[in-house]
Amino acid sequence: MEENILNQELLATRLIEEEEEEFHHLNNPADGIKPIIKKYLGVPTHADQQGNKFYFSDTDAKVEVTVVSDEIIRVRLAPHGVFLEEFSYAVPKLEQKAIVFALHEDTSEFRVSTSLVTCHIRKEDFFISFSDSQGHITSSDAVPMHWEENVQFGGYYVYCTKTCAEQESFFGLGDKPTELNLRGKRLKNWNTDAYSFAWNQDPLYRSIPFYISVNEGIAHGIFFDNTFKAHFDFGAEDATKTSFWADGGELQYYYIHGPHMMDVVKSYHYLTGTHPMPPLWALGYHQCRWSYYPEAKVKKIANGFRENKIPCDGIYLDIDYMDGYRCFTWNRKYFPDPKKMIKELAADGFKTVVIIDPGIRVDDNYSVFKEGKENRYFCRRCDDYFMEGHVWPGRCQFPDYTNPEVREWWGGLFDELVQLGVAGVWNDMNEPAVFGAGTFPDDVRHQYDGFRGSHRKAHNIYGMQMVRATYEGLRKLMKNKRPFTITRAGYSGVQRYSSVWTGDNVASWEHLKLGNIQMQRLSTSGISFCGTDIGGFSGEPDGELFTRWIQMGTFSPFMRAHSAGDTKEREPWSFGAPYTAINRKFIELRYRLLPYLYSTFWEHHRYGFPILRSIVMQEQEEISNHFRQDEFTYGDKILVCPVLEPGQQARKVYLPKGKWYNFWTYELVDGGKEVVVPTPLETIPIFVKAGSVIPEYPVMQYVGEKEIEEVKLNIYFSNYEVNSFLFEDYGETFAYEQDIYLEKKFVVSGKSTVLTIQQSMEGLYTPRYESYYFNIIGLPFAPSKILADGKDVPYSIDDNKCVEFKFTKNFKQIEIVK
Ligand code: MIG
Repeated sequence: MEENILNQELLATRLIEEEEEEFHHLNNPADGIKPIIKKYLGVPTHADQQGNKFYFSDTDAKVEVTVVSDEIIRVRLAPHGVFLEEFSYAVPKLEQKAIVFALHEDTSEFRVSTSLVTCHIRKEDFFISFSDSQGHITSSDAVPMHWEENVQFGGYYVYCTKTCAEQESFFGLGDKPTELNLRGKRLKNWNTDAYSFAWNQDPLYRSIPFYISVNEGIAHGIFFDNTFKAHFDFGAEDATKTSFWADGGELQYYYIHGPHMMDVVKSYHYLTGTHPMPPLWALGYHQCRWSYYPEAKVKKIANGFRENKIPCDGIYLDIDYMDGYRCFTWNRKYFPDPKKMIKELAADGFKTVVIIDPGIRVDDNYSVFKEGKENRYFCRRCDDYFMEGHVWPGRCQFPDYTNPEVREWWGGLFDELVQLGVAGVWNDMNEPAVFGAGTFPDDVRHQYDGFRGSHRKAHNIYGMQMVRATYEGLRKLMKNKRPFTITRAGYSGVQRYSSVWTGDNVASWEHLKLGNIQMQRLSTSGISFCGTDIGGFSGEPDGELFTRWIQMGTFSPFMRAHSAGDTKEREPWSFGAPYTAINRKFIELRYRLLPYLYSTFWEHHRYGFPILRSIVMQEQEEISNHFRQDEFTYGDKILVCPVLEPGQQARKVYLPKGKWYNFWTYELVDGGKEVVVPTPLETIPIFVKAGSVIPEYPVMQYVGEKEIEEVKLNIYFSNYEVNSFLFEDYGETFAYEQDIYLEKKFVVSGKSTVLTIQQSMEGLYTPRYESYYFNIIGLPFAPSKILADGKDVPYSIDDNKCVEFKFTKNFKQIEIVK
């Protein structure tokens, strides 16, 4: 029909032309070319199988369905039957798990099935849908996959539209500064330097094209692995449709089955990787500012921490440490002897982290520029001009980090910094940001690991490849030591190379709220090691806001205070009483809980669990939980609800089902409901799941300040069985990759007359401390004796009725008997 109308229109134009001109080419071949319109898949005629790949064609376009694992099926579209070469920065190696799968055909559809998922390809219209093993349709096309040719650049705009159910909710997508549930929103992925961003501003610094849908209690994920500018619509334009599309590249997505959100996140980690174990010190408190200089100022800040007895591990040098903002140089006026300074800071327990930007000053007397120029490492425009733009150093050129040779070179440039003793590198401005223009023009060319592309294709992965080059370089240079890296820009998989912070936020209560959501969302989107600029980058927090932010930051996987240069002093003691003492108490709490956070990090690294978990991730079957965004758990044992309003003396907190202990009062509370918790400035609501074993270190001013002589085990009584884990290793080497670590499992089970704690261990590491100090909380009876591996041990009972005793770290079983 549509074609007929078009032909008639063409005919009409031709007739008019004929009337106007006396002469024309009767056989002009261009007359037959149709105008560009959206094209849809036709009808699939047949199916071909090649190993774990299945091909369906409408005689022109082709669709490939790849079975990756029981849970994961990938779909690709080739508009004219030719697929792009397989390459992905997000999924470096697509490993197919050995599983059983099969193709079936009947009169209405083709079906590719694993034991958990079936992908249906409907014969009538090429609709693709997915169902689980109980036959629930979880995802279904609303129109066939479609595309539109791009005349200017070549290739296609590619589109996928699925149905959106009435009560379907959506989560994920990285750092979007909006409500946790993305239902009703339209969002875009295009890495952007967004100074002082606002609620609902889009896009920001990162592109994570991965979302999770929850409908009728069942979760599935879609990972649209396409690096071009990409768009998502979650029932915004049409409440019955969910769409994702991109300005180029391939329509390629992974369908990831749940049924739980946690399963989806774990499978997404299986595809894109997890964060390597950070050095333990990186989980401590970090102090940053734009900028601490000269050296005397840095020292003064460092001393301030030790004098105020506020723990701190990381201190940052922002762009002013450089000579005219030239990367890999020092301003010798401010820092005459960086090696000596870094050494002295290290002796006082501070690790120095320095910033690095991608812009390299055009300056023939500057070795980094000269090397890059001679080796043709800088990005060029389509007509071969260099990509030049202004950033901090002035006129700059930019390394093409998508070229493996450039990454190798960049990584090596850190040699001197590492020799000076620098422990971590902060990668900024890598969206990439350019003053005035915002970013690179579309026509900049990139090597793209041999797969070539314009900036349209490379923009969203540029920053990730920069921090990858940084991380891989540091890893080589630091030998067996774990490097610490942090980045502003990123794409799916950036977690394999770096932690992230949420960029230039604002000192406001609204941003405290936003930060809470952003961290949960990042954690759901593969990026667990994340944090906000505590206190807000621009603007002035008052003491209350700063303290509430420190309290939330205590439970951010990455904890750093940072502020712009035009703001007032912003250290944890800057606001005086009563704030300093409260800030200290919370930063100390951070250090007490380090072994718990470190073990949670191991669960992330090794098993693909996120560190922060939103309430919906724990109880997705309950619709009201799809809209909870204040409270979250930190690991799986501690629930936290930051205070997000000024002057708030009490607030509502939802506790998931089960029994919870108030962390401060030890009061036992039933979950599955909201409770009201007092929130004077000194505290925020923190609850511990009954049955947990929470390991605790003594407070230290920095990691490694003292030898740990004893680890405290806080054991919360429960009348059901609960497992807890403790991970221990050297904390700063890669020995864990050779299995030199210890994974301890504690099983706690309580009855009315006895509480049993069992310990089992796996691994080759031996911690240096000898004993545990047990603190038993919530015991519902007075003990008559404590048997540890069959021996009677002495104990005491404190004012909170907690039972305390000491025993060897190698214990197998402890019984506390009524
Ligand atoms: O154009 O290096 O987000 O954390 O302090 C601003 C100076 C550049 C932006 C970063 C911010 C950093 C600042 N940078």
